[in-house]
Amino acid sequence: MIQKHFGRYLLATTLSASLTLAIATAADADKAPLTIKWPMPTLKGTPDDLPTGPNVEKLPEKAPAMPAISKGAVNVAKGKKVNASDKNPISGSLDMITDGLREAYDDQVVEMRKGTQWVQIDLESEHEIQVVVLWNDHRWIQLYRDVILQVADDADFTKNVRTVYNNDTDNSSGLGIGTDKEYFETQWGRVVEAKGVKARYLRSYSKGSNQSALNCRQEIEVYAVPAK
Ligand SMILES: [Ca+2]
Ligand SMILES: [Ca+2]
Repeated sequence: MIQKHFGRYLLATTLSASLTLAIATAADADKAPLTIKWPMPTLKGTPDDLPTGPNVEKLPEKAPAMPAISKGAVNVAKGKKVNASDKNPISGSLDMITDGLREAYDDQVVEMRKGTQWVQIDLESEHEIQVVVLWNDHRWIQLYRDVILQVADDADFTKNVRTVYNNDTDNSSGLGIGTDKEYFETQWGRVVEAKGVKARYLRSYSKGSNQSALNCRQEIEVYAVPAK
């Protein structure tokens, strides 16, 4: 009797394991690594005195390994409306954050004032956000400070605010202590896995760099599918 029950249990477990495997394989089949046409590297070269620190990533020598995204996921931020804490940038215009251009040229940079500043994208409806790719300013190889990415359900960021990336380890921008790394701006920007977080609004913060107090921004790409 015990033997018989055990046999059934074994069969059920095996079936369940096969089913799980089948589902996982089906999900993987619908995914493929994100491919990005990277901008050209800056022609200004690498400074000799790159800052170091326990929370600073090494300067990368090659493009990052790319996460897999759903086959239907596209850059839903492209051409979407941008808002910002600094409504009148020193140079450039806010629409340049989602215009698809992010080469290391002066005319592809929006320059905002010093202090903690944010830019925000309205995706116009709720999306399942898989990967965000962010270029602050890769005209120079520099460390941007307080790089924080948040999503929310409302434009004022009061409803269901979730943090997707935060490297503000001393909480100088006041949004909480970050545990993510500081990284050098390069042609490869920063690839952030958002793990399918659902939201309509995305906000990206910065607080100058090791080279400039100003906040210069180039592009934010949001690879997502409409939320179910
Ligand atoms: Ca741009
Ligand atoms: Ca900080």
